[in-house]
Amino acid sequence: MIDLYALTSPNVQKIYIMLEECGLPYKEHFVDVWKGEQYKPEFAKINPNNKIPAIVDHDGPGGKPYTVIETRLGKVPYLGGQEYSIADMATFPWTRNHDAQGVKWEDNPNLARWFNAINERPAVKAAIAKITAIKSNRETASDDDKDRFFNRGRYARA
Ligand SMILES: N[C@@H](CCC(=O)N[C@@H](CS)C(=O)NCC(=O)O)C(=O)O
Repeated sequence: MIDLYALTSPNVQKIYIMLEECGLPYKEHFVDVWKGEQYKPEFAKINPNNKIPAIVDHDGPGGKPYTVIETRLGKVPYLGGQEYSIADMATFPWTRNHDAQGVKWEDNPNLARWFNAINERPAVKAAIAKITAIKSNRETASDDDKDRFFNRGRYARA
């Protein structure tokens, strides 16, 4: 069973539509972002980014959540199927810091194969080289800068 953390916005609607299209059973949990419920500690455990939509699939392989990509890439070379597509481009950047997410290549051989294939693409190499050359203050951001970025502290909107 999937737990869906939701309310009514377009970002949430796309997940409702996906779940209905797939015919998957799911249980709704309403997180009232207008009342700040996304900042409650119990929801932060589900999505540390404090945003909806979020889903938890308790029926992942072996009873463990989260191996969706590894399983998919065990069946097809790319996320969309046989061809490289926008789905791979959209997902690849989030897998570049897999270590920080506790995702080990030795436990995810299909993901590792896919990552290396995309990482070696000339266009991806060119894009990453350009991005790496951009001077960003991300690494030196102060706590106040981070509060502004995340709308926290004195920047939290009433
Ligand atoms: N990229 C995310 C964005 C999610 C998002 O921005 N969610 C909004 C509601 S539409 C939210 O939870 N906002 C609460 C907040 O930022 O505090 C997605 O598409 O799901």
